[in-house]
Amino acid sequence: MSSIPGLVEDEISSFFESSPPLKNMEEIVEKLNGFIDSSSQGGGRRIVCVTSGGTTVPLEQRCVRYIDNFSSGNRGAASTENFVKAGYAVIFLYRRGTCQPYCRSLPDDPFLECFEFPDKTNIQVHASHLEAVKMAVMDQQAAVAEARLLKLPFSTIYEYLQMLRLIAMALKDVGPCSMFYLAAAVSDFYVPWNSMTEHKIESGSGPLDIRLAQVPKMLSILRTNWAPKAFCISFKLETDSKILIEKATKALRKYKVHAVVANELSTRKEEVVVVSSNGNVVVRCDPDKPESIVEDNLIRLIVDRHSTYIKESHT
Ligand code: PAZ
Repeated sequence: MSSIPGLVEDEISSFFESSPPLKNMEEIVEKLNGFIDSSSQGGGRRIVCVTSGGTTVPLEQRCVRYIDNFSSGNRGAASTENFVKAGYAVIFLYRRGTCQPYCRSLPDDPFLECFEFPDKTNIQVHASHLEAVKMAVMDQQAAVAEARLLKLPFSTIYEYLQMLRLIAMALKDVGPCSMFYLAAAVSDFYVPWNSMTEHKIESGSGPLDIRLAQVPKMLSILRTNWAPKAFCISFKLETDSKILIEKATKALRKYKVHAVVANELSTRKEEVVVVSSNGNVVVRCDPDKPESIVEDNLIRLIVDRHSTYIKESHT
């Protein structure tokens, strides 16, 4: 595989060199290595890193204001459940506060809405939420206990990219059995840490001018250097359906990922298009199954493609 241009490599290095270091890097590395070791015991289990939610771009070092990227985290959470069901160990790299696996059937504020107090010393689940709470708790606990789910939270673009790099490095030896499923909505522009004001930006002196730098495209270095043997699925979100497939096709070629999942904002829950060198496949939920979600069929297709990739890598 060809290496990435020197200029891009320089931009990437300077992004990381100037990023505020992760506060809990050692703890993350320890958790990652422990999880990968337990998942690999017995040999050959597939591991996928699912990214989910949007990254923030702080405007101040002691951050009060930030720019956000839209993503509820629903896609990542639902995909994680399906990957676990398919036998994968999942590293769920998610934005704090966004949707979590196994919580889709719970109300918005489960803690306050699901419970009741029959008397002062007892707490119980409302009958209407009993099944949903039972399934959520049991499925999540089983996934964690069987080393099928590791959850790692991020907020800023700095945290996200440093954590993605750590995960890629940790998964290097898993080779073709590893996968990156990059559903997070990652900022394209940011304020470099060195040129960011330390304290809260003052208001009252007219309009605010901010110059945003472009976030270096990390997909190329993920593919070429960090995890060249991993199966890699990226996502493309557009609001204009006319340019969606063209943009996804360009990304497929430029970053040499194995497939790009293209989706349009308003229809993303009903339909996605998997763009790859095998052609474009439209994926929808099953119309005759009311509970069906698009991720059920999407993950089935991706797992199938991953199986083919693993087989071809061994020949
Ligand atoms: O998180 P969500 O379920 O609300 O939306 C999912 C999504 C649209 C963020 C995801 O499918 C996606 O396209 N992520 C990549 C976005 C991008 O092009 O940066």
